[in-house]
Amino acid sequence: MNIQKGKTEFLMGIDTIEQLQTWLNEHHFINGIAFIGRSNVGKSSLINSLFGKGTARVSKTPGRTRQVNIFSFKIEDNEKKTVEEFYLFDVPGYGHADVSKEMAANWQNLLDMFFNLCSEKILLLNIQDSRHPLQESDVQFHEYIKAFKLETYLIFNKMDKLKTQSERSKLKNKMPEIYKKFKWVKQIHFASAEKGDGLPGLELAIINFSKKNSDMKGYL
Ligand SMILES: Nc1nc2c(ncn2[C@@H]2O[C@H](COP(=O)(O)OP(=O)(O)OP(=O)(O)O)[C@@H](O)[C@H]2O)c(=O)[nH]1
Ligand SMILES: [Mg+2]
Repeated sequence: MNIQKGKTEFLMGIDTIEQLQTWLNEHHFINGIAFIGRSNVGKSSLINSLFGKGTARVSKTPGRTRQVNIFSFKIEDNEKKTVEEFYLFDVPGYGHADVSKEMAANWQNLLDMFFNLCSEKILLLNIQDSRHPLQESDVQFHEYIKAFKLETYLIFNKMDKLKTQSERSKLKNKMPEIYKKFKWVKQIHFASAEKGDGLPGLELAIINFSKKNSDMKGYL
């Protein structure tokens, strides 16, 4: 099975609490995947690499994704028949240093609304920067998110930027602490949206999760 590349449809970008509340109330039991992480870690780039170029907007300046962007995508079988439809969420990043207090508060409110009302069948892909493991805001985010009990995978992106052995060992040496801090996370992936490393494994993980939650369980 595959994610249908380039067939992802942009449904809407939501930037008000009221709009988000309405949308989530109308979509209680949906299957979906949410990409979330600090600003500039490459959420939109990963979405584009996995779902087809031009799906999400990639930023030059951090904090560009200011809305909860909602897409739909399909998973197809080997005969290219659609087997399942999914929602995809590109959620605004957390831990911004250089935005106004008002904007940061608005983002937090959107996040609160998102996690309080979203379907339980959403897979959370928390993207982190492989050059900066265990950032305070990432650890805090996990403290926050734990209570919602969504299935969560951790993705270390920008692996291609770890060019030297010493840069790679920095991450490797932190792994025991990472496993401990993010104990409840079900899978950890290492990827590069730019070079494609780790993406087949991530696509497979998405497909396996979707099978588990499929309404057609047992038939696939
Ligand atoms: N070298 C390298 N650069 C990357 C990778 N992924 C993303 N980038 C770059 O990092 C910058 C930010 O990427 P985005 O995908 O816009 O990041 P984002 O997390 O969506 O950012 P916000 O929407 O602002 O929260 C862009 O310049 C990307 O080209 C990667 O795997 N390797
Ligand atoms: Mg983005």
